[in-house]
Amino acid sequence: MNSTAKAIPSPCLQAIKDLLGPQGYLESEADRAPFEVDFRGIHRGQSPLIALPQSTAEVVRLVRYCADHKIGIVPQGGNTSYCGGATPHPGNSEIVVSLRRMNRIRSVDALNDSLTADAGCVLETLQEAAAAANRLLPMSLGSEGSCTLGGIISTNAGGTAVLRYGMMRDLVLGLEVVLPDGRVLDQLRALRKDNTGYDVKQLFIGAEGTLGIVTAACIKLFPRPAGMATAMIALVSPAAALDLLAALKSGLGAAVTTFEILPRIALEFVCRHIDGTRDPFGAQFPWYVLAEISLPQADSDLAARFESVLADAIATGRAADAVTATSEAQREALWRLREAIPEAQRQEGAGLKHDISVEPQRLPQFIDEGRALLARIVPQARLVAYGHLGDGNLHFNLSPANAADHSLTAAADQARRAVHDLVAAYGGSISAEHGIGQVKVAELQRYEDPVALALMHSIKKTIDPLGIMNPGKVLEPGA
Ligand code: 2HG
Ligand code: ZN
Repeated sequence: MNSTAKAIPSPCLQAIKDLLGPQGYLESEADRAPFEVDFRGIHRGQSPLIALPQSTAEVVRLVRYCADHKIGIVPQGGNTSYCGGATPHPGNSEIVVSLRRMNRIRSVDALNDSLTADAGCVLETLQEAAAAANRLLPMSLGSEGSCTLGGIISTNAGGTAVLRYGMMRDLVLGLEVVLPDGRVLDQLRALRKDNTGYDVKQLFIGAEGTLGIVTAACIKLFPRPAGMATAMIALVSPAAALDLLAALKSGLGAAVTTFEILPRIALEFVCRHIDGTRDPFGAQFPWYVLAEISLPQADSDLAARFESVLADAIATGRAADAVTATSEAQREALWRLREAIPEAQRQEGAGLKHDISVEPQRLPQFIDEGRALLARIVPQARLVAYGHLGDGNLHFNLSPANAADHSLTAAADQARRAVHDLVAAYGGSISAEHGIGQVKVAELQRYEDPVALALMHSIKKTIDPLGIMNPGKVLEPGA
C-alpha cells in the first residue's frame, strides 16, 4: 500500500460513516483541509474522510473495517510533525484518524506519581491536571498547547527537560494500543516494576503510528519543583558551554534540568522577528546557553549556589557573562528567546533542517567540521545551529542569505547528504528527536544499522502484514 493506492470507494466511505455515527467524522473539503497538510505547509495529501472515533471500541471497529478492505490509516495527533509523519498521501486512499474526541483524563495518582489518560488529550491539559495534584508532568515542548498524548508517544517526543527526565519513552508506564488487525494491546498499567519478558509496549513508542493506534497511556509524574533558577549565559564557544555543563553538573548534580545552546544569529533572528523580545546582554557574544536548575524541595540556597557556579565560570573564563532571572516574567522572557527560534528562523526564508545528535563531548568538533563542509557546498547560507546541547542534540539548520538567495534550495540534497554523512562518521543520529515520517524514509534506509533495519521490517510485517498503518512512513512499503 503506497501513494499509488486506489481512492477509497464510496460504499466503503459510507460504511465507515455509518460505523462512526454523524459526529464521528469530518467530510467537507474545508473541514478536511487542516488534516491534509502538515503544519509547515510542506506536505500535502488527501483523505476523503477524517475519522473522529470517541472510544477504543470505535477505533477497533474502524480498524477492523479498514483491515478487511485494505484501507490505509493515518493516525494524527496535534499535527505538528516535522517530518510529514501524520500527513496522508495524495490520492484519497487513506483515512486520517484523529482521537481528539477521546480526551478524558482517566486518573491522576499522586501516591504512585502517575497519570492515565486518553490519547487525544492535549499535553497542556495533562500538565495542568498534574499540577492540580501538586505533581509535575515534565514533558514540555513548543507545541504543548496542541500536541496530544498519542502524538508525543508515537513520536517519542523530547522537549527541553530531557536532560533531567528523559524522552517520552522514559515517561511511559503503560499503553493501550489498537493493533492493525483490531486486537487491543492492553498494557494500561501503572506498574513501576514489570520484568515479564520483552517490553512490548516500547515498540509502539516512536513508531509514528506505523504499528497501531495508541488510544490511552499511563505516564510518570514527578514532584513539582519548589526551587528553580534560570539563567542565560554568554559564551565564546560550544566547548566552553560543555565545560560549563560539567561545572553545573558537579556543583548542582541532578538539579540541572535544561541546558540549551543558541548561536548569536539565532538570538538576532528572534529579536528581529518576535515581538517583545530583546537581547538581555549589553554586548554581543558568539554563543549563549539557557540553563535551568530545579529541585523538588524549596532551597533558599539554590539560586546562590547556581550563581556561584556561574560566577566561578566567568572568573575562570569558561563563561563570558550571565543574566539570571529574578522573576517569573524574566524567566519567561529568557525562555522565549529560545523557544521562538523556529518561528524566527522561518521568517528568514525557506531553510534546511537537520535534527542530529552525537555524543555531547564531540559536538564542538562536529560543529566546526559541519560548518566547514557547508561553507563549501552552500557558501551563502547561514548556519543556525541550536538546541539541546545537554542531550547532544542540535538543530543544525541553515537559512538562505536573503530572500533572493535560492542557492540553498538548489543544493539542499547535497548539503543534507554531507551533514548526514558527517553524523554517521561521528556515530550519531540523523533524527535525534523529530522522527522519520515521510521525509527521512530513504535516510533511515541509508544510515541505519542493517541488522536493526531488518528487524524493523520484520516487526512491521509481523504486526501489520497488510501494511495499512500509516503506509509509507518510517519504512519503505513492502521492502
Ligand atoms: C526545537 O528544539 C524544535 O525548537 C524545533 O525541536 C527545531 O525547528 C527546528 O528545527
Ligand atoms: Zn528540538
